[in-house]
Amino acid sequence: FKHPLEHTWTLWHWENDRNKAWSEMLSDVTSFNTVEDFFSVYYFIKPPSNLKVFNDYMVFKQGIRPMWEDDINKEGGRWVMFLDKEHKEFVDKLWHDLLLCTIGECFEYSDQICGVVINVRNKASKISLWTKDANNEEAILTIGQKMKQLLMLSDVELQYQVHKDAMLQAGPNVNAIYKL
Ligand code: M7G
Repeated sequence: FKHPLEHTWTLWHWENDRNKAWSEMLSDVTSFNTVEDFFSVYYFIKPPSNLKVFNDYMVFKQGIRPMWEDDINKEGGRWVMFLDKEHKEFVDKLWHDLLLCTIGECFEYSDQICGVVINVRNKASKISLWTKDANNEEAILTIGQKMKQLLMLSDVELQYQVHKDAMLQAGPNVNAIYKL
């Protein structure tokens, strides 16, 4: 008997390829809905520290594509942290902890949670938690404060960015509507 999760989650992988459009670089790897199946996926794939740059993992509730354009994401945004000077082991640990908190339903307003992303980049890798409604201030702040507390991020800033702003402002300097 396996231990069921509240939701079924899908792991996606993104890898940069100059000849393709962004969404064509995304692939749906596998889905899981038990603790045991989550760990067999988690231990099978490389940790973020072993990924090449310009690779991403995304873990989203089944049925939500990990992109701004998805119906469930289009009014939403993300809590994001920029991990430029952090040790690789610390980034792996944050990714692990955020995944467990998310699939383990540690957050209030869990219906607002869409998924989690790690973007492995040259300078700052990014870890983010995507939420559904960028106008739901109470849910966003409650989730962000819990994320800070659970991941022990007293020295790491969290920024909430609205996907619609990211769509308009290509580039790294998307305005943050909240910071914690
Ligand atoms: P990124 O990979 O989130 O961050 O976005 P990076 O700047 O650290 O690499 C890089 C670019 O990928 C964006 O400017 C978009 O061109 C494209 N991109 C990223 N996301 C998350 C999306 C998305 O959800 N939809 C579309 N259409 N393009 C995206």
